[in-house]
Amino acid sequence: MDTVHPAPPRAWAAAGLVAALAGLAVGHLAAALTAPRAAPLSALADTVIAIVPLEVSHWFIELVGTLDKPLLILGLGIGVAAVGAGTGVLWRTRPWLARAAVAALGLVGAAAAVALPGLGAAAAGPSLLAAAVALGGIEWWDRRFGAREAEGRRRFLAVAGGVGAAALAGSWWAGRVGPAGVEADREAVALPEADAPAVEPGPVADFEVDGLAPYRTPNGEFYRIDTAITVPRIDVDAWRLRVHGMVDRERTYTFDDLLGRELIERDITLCCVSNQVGGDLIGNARWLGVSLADLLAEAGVDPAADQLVSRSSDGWTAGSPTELVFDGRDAMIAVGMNGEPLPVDHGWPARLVIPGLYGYVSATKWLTELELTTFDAYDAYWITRGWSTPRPIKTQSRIDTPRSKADAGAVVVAGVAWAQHRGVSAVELQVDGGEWRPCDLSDVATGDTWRQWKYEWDAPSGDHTLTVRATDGEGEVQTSEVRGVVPDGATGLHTVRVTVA
Ligand SMILES: Nc1nc2c(c(=O)[nH]1)N[C@H]1C(S)=C(S)[C@@H](COP(=O)(O)O)O[C@H]1N2
Ligand SMILES: [Mo]
Repeated sequence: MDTVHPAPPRAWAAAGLVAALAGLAVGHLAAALTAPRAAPLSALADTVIAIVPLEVSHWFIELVGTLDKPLLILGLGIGVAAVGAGTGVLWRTRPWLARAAVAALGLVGAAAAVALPGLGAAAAGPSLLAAAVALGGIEWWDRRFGAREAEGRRRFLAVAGGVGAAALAGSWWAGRVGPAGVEADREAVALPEADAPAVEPGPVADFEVDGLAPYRTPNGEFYRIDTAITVPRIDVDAWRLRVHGMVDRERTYTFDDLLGRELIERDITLCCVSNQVGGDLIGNARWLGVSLADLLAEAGVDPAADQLVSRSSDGWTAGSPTELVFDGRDAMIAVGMNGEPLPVDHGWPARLVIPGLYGYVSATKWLTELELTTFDAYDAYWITRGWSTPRPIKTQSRIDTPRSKADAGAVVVAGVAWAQHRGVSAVELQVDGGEWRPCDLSDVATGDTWRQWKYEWDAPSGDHTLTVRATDGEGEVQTSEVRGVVPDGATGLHTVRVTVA
């Protein structure tokens, strides 16, 4: 076995790296055609998230914000590429050890995918295929090109690189229209008219000021927060919503069952408990769906079941107080968002929306199960990770414009304020620490949405500090006490410094 390979280690490293990337790309394609969440890097990233200590993930999210997932994937991709390069070099002298290393990596990816909630043994396929392609690639290189001159080696790189690129292009296509693609299904859905349409807020729901968040957030601009590395792509024909737990009768609904029920339409503002003061993890949409209280009533809820656990197809859970679902608010299973079927990123085909609760305890996307239980018996996903059991949303207000500069003279200062379900009754603006000045408020139909505010400011030149505060529908003034997002939402007043010239 003492073959001396003429190719330098550098060339072996390049061959190993390209073979590994081609393997990843083919694995990705296989997953895109079957179960996108089983793609090697996606499954590995999910596993890292599941096993990394909480302190580490908090630290990382604080450092990079919503870039956390792309960076994790990138890091893992670089890791696999590096292992590929190392394996190439190792193959030169210890081919069996190198083969074992590639096989081991494939098995790790396969195990990670099989262990994901909602995926079965077939989820091992993409990672095993990726390892097989990488192995085959280096083997081929070893036999045919390892001994050749640079010319032949380049051919290998071109072929392997081409396979990888073609597989990636194929994955993109499969994600849109292929067997695991759901866009076509989604676009084919004709949502029925609402039986109970949303009440229009009034003539001035939107001040339409430049830079001010519109009253209704377009779907494409709606913030997205979830733990999904690859969003679940649900086959709507196979989808079922199961209601079980502490109920008189278990019930199961199809998507058509939901569409055939009485549909309500409501404007409801959704926000994330991780939103910083002045942050943009908030949006307002017109949701179409079925009343959650009606649906649960059909199952007959045990009065002792104080917690409603909603579960997503990827295993994520939220726990909401059952009491709030039945207190008359418009809690719903939403199937439409701003006149369209739910976008895949926002929970297709159905999600929960409960006005007055942060998303992590109410807004389950890719909903598959509703389980009636108790808060004593079960802690949902974020509760086991240091966040509080459900508490009311904190009253907040935000200055959208101006954010840094303005021309001297008449300046419209404007923003949004929210205290979902209690509503916003007043907003005040403070300039340079002076008295609180009342702002104009837009029209709203209910307290479940945010409310725009504006103030016409005669701005003198110089540097100024603007601060905003809201009063909720119960007369409670927003607190100035500064607190972070953990465990139940940030408090403090939003302040911007503006240079007026
Ligand atoms: N399945 C699932 N649903 C989820 C989450 C999640 O991680 N997985 N995150 C929740 C959180 S924390 C928030 S703030 C909202 C955000 O909904 P959006 O992405 O549609 O804005 O979804 C909620 N629903
Ligand atoms: Mo959230």
